[in-house]
Amino acid sequence: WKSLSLTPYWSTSPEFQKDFIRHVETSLAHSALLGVRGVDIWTAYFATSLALRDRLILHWNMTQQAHTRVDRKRVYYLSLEFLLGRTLSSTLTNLHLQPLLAKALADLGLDLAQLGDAEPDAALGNGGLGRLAACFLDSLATLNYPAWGYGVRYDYGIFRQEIGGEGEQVEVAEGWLSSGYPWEVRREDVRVLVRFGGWVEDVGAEEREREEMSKEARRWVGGEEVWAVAYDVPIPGYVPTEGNHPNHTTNNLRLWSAKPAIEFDFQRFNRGEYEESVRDAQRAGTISAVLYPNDNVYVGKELRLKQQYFWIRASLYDILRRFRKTERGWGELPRQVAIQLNDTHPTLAVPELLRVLVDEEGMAYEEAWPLVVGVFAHTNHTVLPEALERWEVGMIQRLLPRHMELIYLINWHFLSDVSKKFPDDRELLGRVSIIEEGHVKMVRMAHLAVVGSHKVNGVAELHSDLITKTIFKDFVRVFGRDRFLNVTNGITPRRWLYQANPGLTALIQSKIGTKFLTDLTALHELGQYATDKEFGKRWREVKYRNKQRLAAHVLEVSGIALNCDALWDVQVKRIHEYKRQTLNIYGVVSRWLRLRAMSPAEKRNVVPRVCIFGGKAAPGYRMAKLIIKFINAVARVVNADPEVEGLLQVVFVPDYNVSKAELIIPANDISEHISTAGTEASGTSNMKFVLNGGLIIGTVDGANVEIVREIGEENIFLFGNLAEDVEDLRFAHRYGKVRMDPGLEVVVREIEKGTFGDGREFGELVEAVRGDRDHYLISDDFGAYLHAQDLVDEAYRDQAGWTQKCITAVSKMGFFSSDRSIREYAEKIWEVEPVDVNDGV
Ligand code: 26Q
Repeated sequence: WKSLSLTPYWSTSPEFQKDFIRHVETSLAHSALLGVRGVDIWTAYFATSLALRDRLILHWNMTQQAHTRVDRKRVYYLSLEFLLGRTLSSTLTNLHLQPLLAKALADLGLDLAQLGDAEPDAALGNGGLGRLAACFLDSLATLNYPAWGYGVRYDYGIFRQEIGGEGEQVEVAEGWLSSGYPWEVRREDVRVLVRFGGWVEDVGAEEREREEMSKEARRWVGGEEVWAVAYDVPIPGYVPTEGNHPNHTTNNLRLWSAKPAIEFDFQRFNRGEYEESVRDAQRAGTISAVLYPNDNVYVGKELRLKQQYFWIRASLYDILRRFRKTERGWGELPRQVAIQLNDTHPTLAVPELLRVLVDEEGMAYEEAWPLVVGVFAHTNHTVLPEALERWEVGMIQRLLPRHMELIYLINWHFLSDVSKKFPDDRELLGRVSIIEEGHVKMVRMAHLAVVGSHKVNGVAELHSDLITKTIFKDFVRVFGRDRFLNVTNGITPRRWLYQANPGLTALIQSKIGTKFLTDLTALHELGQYATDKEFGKRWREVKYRNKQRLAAHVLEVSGIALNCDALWDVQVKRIHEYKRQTLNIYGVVSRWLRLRAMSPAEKRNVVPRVCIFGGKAAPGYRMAKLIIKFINAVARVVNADPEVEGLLQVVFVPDYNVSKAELIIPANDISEHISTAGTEASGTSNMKFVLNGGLIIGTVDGANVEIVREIGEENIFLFGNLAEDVEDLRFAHRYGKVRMDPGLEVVVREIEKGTFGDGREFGELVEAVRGDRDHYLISDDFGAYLHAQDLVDEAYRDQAGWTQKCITAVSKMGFFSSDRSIREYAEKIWEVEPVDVNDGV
């Protein structure tokens, strides 16, 4: 028997069409007797995707076979969020099938681009952290690392955002699975029982002896059980066009869905208690029902904790089952398995692995603990205090009684070590303890993650440095500097250049070929064209067409016709006070007031501007929702003002998500990354915007610092106070020593006058920039921000000069590929090596 995957597959149109029609007729039960011209877009999209999935599954099988055969160390990326976006176009990209399928479908009277637009985003995440996980999956497969992602298959991902009549955010449930999802494979046979509640029992002396269990072993019983059922999404790597030895690595993203362990209570049903008989079954399903829509803020809800354990239990069980099959001794676990904890959300994996080793495998604590630490590594994505995960001890005790015991045990061992090392520092123990003592005792998940991991990384240099000086300062003393490192984030150029920006890709390709898709540093060859007049002209034409593409969308959803000759200024990201969309919109109001005060002659000298906003607010975050409403209020006034017609437009693009990002980012001239210094861990859209031929206006924060180092100071507009000054400034605010920036005062007065609607409604916004309430230092940075914006206008006046900056910047963005990030993780943290999947055959 020879694997099907070795047979040639779709080298001609008819070969693909045959599979396509088969899926239309059989999988989807549509008649194609009269040809497929009549099938609806959705059916055509679905059949195309199923045909592609068939192929991916063959590559997937071959890959898994090879990984099993070579039996080398595997990486597991545990993340509660994977913001995959659409998969049809990325699959076509990575497999180079776009031209073949476009033609094959066109011959059937179907438009591939139109089919692609029918696909809903897989939006199983909030923002940066979730999209980072998706870029990492793409790079892991492209670089041929044997890697799996593990997550939750939420029935409802992030909500869809609509804008109501008052300019307010309206959340709509997005049932992305309701019409079926063609990219997943349900694995009926892969399921894990997950326990909640119950109690802990001693293991009898007799059994302890017989099973050779250590003195620490205990048994967790009782409570309720839920099934975790696996759904697999194949993740194909990008296959380089060069070389005659294509490596079709197709890794796996395994998502868990909750199913009741007891389907139905017949006894209750027979007693006539119909509703009660199905209630428990329904409750089980709620565990994977919905993604928590909070970004960078912690909520201590019990269901969230259940989601975390549900996913951790199933994933670890699955990982250990795979390890057991190799028949190696447990001592080899860290040599065969690396598990990355994406933020603190998967930290329960630490006590869970310990529980399995001690309670089920009979190991002593001293033997098990080094294995745990050897397996795990942890990524921190934030220093914001409101985002640090802390769970009530009582809640963990109730839901996971054995884990709570083990957390205490881990803490006891840890604190004993600390007090041996620092016998005279009593306060240190309280500061580093995993348990926070107080009125309500809490478990500090970040501390547990650091104690349970051999490496801890931040996501940009500034951020990684900051965490060793703030939240993890004491841990550097305890564990040494070596446990901490930086791995700067990156983005996949396959999605964020090739797919999102075909125009720019073609232009770049015409000069330097396609090597940059697998080695982004190859972009440096573009540098020589920075001053090439003809190249610059074509560069601007591409930008113009990308603006037209976005303008068409904005016209459709908002009825606003944008000026494509203006400078397009974009800020799209989750709405958060620390990201300071307010700084931007107050700047817009200031610009509007200045324009209105100009004479016609002065106006003729103005660089026209289009200000684009977008982003979701967490449904429970009042201030963030108010910011959206205010941006829309300003937009309404400005866009209707004849005095600034053609010179200033403001638009809020609803429902910012991955596929909107692919549309918006290529159209930017400048993008705003203006968080209060020291608050944005990295940012990743900053990288996407520059890679797509725009410049940045930004603060000295997150990855902006490394971007300026790479592309040069003359190609970026940095402004504002530095991270090291923030503490002193806040102190000064508290003691009433600062007066509001005069430019900001003018803006505030205009808002209070009621120019943008009820002055009282927006009063809360204004209050947040007064004196000691100005926690994010809007007032302190306002003058510098306006000045930087003036420099932007000045630079844009010189179109050739501007283009030169953009081309130079793109040519120096090679560092920010997620391929580079992943290689760093592989070498410095995981110690894994790529596998040639052809070895499995
Ligand atoms: C925690 C507990 C309960 C409910 C929700 C959460 C939660 C969910 C999501 C906490 C945080 C997040 C997301 C954080 C996030 O996206 N952080 C961003 O990560 C990016 C990738 O590293 C960085 O570029 C951004 O700077 C950082 O803000």
